[in-house]
Amino acid sequence: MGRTVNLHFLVILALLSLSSQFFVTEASCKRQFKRFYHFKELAWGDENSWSDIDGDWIQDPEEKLSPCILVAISFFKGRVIAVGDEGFLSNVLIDEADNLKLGINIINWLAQARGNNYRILFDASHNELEDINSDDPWLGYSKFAEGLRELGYIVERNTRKIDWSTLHKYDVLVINAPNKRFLPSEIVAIVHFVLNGGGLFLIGEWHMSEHQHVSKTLNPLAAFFGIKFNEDTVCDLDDYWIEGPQYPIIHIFTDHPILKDVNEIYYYLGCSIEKR
Ligand SMILES: [Ca+2]
Ligand SMILES: [Ca+2]
Repeated sequence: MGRTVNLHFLVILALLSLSSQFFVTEASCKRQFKRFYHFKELAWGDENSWSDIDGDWIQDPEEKLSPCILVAISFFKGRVIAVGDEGFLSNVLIDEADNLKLGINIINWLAQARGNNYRILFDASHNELEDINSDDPWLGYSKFAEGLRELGYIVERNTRKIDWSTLHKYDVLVINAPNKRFLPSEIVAIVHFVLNGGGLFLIGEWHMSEHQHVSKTLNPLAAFFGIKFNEDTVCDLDDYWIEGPQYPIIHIFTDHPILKDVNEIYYYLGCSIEKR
């Protein structure tokens, strides 16, 4: 298995960071912690967007404006990207706006953490909504997989219980809108994978989808990386790619390698994300 990072060390580090008197100064403590964990928001809905909780597609006073939809995390040797919508990479939307560009940039950035050996594993063992073997316009990631293979990536599909013996052969693990919960042993294997330089791409879904509820399926895993998928739908009053505020165009981005040459994303019924 090679040299691995001990999970306990992370816990001890977190505890020490909360008790900064053990360090010379609080600032130095924060710097130490930042070397091992860094959370960055990357994209938001614009000033006319909101996090719709009650599903009426109207901005109510308690519903947050301009919610975050995309985050990047550095976690010891590994990296995590979380986005709130699986549909923007589906066959029907991947060639629209800069959706494919963003998908490719995300995989490139995640794979680089481990030295870019180009081995990507899409999980299909938790009843994920999108499948790389499917040509279905709304439920297939076949075009995304094809785009990655054209760039030299080895793209495979996992149908077994997730464990280290599988994960150690890959550089990036992709999990999209699962509706089956992860076993504790699978969560441990995935955290271990990221601690040791793996890339993890977590993809959510809007909260009123009948397919799954990320609060129950993805959040118990995402929590280990300080990520929370919210139970909402990101809506926009007037900036949408087809009629309806639940299909917003995302065009507010910060500076990050995965956003190079990305100006516009068509979002298809997705949730927002925040730091846990
Ligand atoms: Ca509302
Ligand atoms: Ca969606």
